[in-house]
Amino acid sequence: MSYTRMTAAEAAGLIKDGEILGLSGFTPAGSPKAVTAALAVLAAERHARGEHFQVGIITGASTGDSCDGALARTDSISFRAPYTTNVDFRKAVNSGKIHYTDIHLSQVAQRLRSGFLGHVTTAIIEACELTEDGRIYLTAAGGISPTIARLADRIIIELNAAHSKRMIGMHDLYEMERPPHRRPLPIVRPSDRIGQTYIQADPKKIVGVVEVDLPDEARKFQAPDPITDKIGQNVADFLAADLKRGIIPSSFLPLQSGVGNIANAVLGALGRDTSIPPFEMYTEVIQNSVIKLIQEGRIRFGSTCSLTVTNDCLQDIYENMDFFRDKLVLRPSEISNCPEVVRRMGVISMNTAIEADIYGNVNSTHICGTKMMNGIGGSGDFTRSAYISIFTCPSTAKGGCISSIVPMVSHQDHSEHSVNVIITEQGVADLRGKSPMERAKIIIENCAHPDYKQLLWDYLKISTKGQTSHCLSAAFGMHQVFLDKGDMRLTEWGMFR
Ligand code: 0RQ
Repeated sequence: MSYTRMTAAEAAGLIKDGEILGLSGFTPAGSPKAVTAALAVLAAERHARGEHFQVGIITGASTGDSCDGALARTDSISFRAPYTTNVDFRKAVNSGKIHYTDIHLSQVAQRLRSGFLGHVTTAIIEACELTEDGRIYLTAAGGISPTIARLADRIIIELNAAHSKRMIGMHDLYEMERPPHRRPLPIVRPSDRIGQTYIQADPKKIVGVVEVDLPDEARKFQAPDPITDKIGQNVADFLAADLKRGIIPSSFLPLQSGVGNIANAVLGALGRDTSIPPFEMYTEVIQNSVIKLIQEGRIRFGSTCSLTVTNDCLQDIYENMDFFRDKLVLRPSEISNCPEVVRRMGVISMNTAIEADIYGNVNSTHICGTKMMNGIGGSGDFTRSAYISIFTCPSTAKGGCISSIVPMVSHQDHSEHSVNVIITEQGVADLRGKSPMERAKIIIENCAHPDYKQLLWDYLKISTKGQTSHCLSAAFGMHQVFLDKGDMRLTEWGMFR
């Protein structure tokens, strides 16, 4: 069958007010760019005419500015799940304009299949190749594409020439069965393949093909600095010690790593540390540092949901695909992040915290308990099922005015029951097998910044003794002082008692 070729504006014109859109991609990698940008223009025109126009959006993870940014700026998103990194989108969420549902990324496809998130009417999928019989070959991410292609009433394809057709074959696409009696996923090592290299869609559902040549809207990483380098070295030293003690098998275990500047720097440091043998990754996002380590032979294989790399790095991969072909696989997010597989393989998870408390609870999402940052992403998928779960963060934020170690987290994403290790540039708190009060001592002593240690010890002194000692009236005192005076160091516990 031959598909209708159309412009992005024509494709956007097919979308009606109130629709739920399902988008390909996971982070800006593999996300559609042209149709969502055209939709924002169209929405602004409709709003100017006094018409209502908003859509719901469900994706694999975050998107690029031409989706979350453009649509948020034109007030065109009614609700959205599950993850974002866009500043304008974040502002709209925190001012109450967008209903944002922050979901574990592994669960998005299942929740769609189960009908928890409504019915996806239009799927917009970026592809590097499309065949007449409905085979869709994805670009730099797996995301939720197999599920939205099947569930949606109609599909719009963005055929993007900026992605090489050499991507064909890199995906392993498999959609989970519905419960009950779902069969186990037969993945026992990161390189195991269980699915197809393409999505088989019903060609009759493909209502339009938009040809584009648009690179992924990848964010640039900040270069590692002495603090992120020290955090990375602390992670490497910790893992090397566990390897030496035999806690980690001599062949090592697959690693998962979150996104962002810190995660990128941590992996760089791990790669440099030759006391750790070449390792594999079972992760959701592969950033630039991993590609470099694959080239250097330090990483043997990477299973991921997306290649969230800068465009020069992606072009480098395309040009050297013969080298990378047997060293990478791209999966849908429900498989890349699958807790069943993570537990089976003994994945070591490494994610970044916004703040951790003295008992080991972690906040990954909310600034001062109220403002959404990005979302939980896949951090929960991996942390809860990991062989060893690690959280890293600098000991302070905003020039030292905020301590990342606080008496009680202002929002909780990961609990003391799931968090094994906290690492800052100050040191390592190994919480395994420790009671809450033992944990408090280790976290304050090893991870807190010297400017905040005494303040945290003093908090324990004013706390009511218990399995987990707290002074409830003062538990958020440091946060309140930051909100009132702009610097947590000005906290005086007396004012809260
Ligand atoms: O603010 O942007 O204004 O400078 O948070 O922090 O230090 O640049 O670190 O890029 O690694 O992001 C937790 C947000 C860290 C990220 C988070 C401010 C800080 C800075 C960014 P500025 P850095 P990173 C994989 C797994 C949750 C989801 C997850 C994240 C900005 O890693 O979203 O792990 N993780 N998913 O100043 C106030 C604090 C702060 C703070 C940091 N305590 N209070 N501001 N910041 N700590 C991803 C996927 O699943 C796709």
